[in-house]
Amino acid sequence: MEIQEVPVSAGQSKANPHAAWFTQQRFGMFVHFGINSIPAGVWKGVPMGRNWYAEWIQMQGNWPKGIPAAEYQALTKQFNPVKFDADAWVREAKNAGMGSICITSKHHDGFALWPSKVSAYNVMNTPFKRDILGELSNACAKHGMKFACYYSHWLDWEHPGGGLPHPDEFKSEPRHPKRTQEQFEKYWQEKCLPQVRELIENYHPAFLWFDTWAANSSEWITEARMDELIGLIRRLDPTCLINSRLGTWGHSKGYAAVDFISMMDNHFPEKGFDQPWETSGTMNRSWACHQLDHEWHTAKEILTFLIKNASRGGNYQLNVGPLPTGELPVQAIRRLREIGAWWLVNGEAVRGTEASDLQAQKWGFVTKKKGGGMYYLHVLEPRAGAEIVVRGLRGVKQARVLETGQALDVLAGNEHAAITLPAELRENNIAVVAVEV
Ligand code: H79
Repeated sequence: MEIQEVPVSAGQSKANPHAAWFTQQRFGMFVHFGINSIPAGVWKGVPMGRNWYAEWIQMQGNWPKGIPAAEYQALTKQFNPVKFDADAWVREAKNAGMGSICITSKHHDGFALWPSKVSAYNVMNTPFKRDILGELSNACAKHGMKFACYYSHWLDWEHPGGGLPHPDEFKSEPRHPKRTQEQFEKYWQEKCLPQVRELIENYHPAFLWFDTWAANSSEWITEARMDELIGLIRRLDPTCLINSRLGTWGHSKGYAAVDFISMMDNHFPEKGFDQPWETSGTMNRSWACHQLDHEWHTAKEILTFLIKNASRGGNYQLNVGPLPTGELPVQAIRRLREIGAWWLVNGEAVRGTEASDLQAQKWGFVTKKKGGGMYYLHVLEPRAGAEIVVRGLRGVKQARVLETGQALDVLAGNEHAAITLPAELRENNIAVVAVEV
């Protein structure tokens, strides 16, 4: 299931000019929410099998058989997240330093979070009857936050032609029949394309986050279908960005067919790319709310992922899985606020940076202000009075602790600079030193 890294061929434009905001912002929020948030990883008292991806419960609940479609789809009768407050989500994201929110408009189960005219399997046919995408996109506009949509274009477990997981992998009973190309084409024409059109026309998402991962997806997401989908999006809104999990390993142009590269889930690469790129990752192990998943990353671990990607010129899209009530879980809120506290004094060392030639060091990561002139040293385990050797750093004019402005002693070598942290430094998080060159 490894993503093949597709080279950008010479002569093809590497960056869509409309992606400037995307590389600038560096940090965004991903939201996995839907009727799968209700069972939250447990079906009839039994935890789902195979892995922790709670949004997969239709296939992984009642493991290994899966849940009969009609029984799963009856969850719509219970969908009533009355504490959903779009403004509250946006405020938490903004406070954490994020510049965008991307929500699962339709995940693999096929259920749409907006009043879709294309399919009745949507939020208006639940007790809730509110346009979640409409409320969230309005709240984003109000707070200057970009709004974006995840859309599962390959897998769809509601439409009779939509993509299904590989039958050997998900031992459902009865076994999933293999789709024919005719069936999939019907799904493509009558659900996928018209729903993407609705999303763009109704909510003007700043980007669309499509989702395939090698496996057998290119049998269904062919180059012709990708071009049809890309063409539709470009015609409707040329500013709408498209991610590589559209299926670019099956496209002759590779990554150049789209606007930004998405890594595999929770993959933070050792090297950057010469096209905008991002990692989407989870706070615990599941994307959608999972009532038994208590393995949460600390805020400091999350910040380390963010800084690592920023040092290589990449973005980070951090996921939250709201509760069935519509509220963010307190574990997620706490981490977002801890990240926000760090961001308050150190945000400039992430937002508006570009790939740094210095990147990884023994003690942490280096980010670089866009256009140069300033490096930011992110010291992961700062100790008062410690000497930090920065390989490759030359021409230092001055160095100071970003939070306090304390000036630091710099000893210049030929191929490095040694900077001494202040004796008064008390820091239990990542310390940032700003170095002017
Ligand atoms: O929406 C989320 C997932 O439901 C969907 N994409 C993200 C954004 C997705 N479902 N399956 N996959 C992606 C394929 C990923 C499989 C793997 Fe793993 C991730 C293989 C290794 C890491 C999950 C965790 C399976 C084994 C461990």
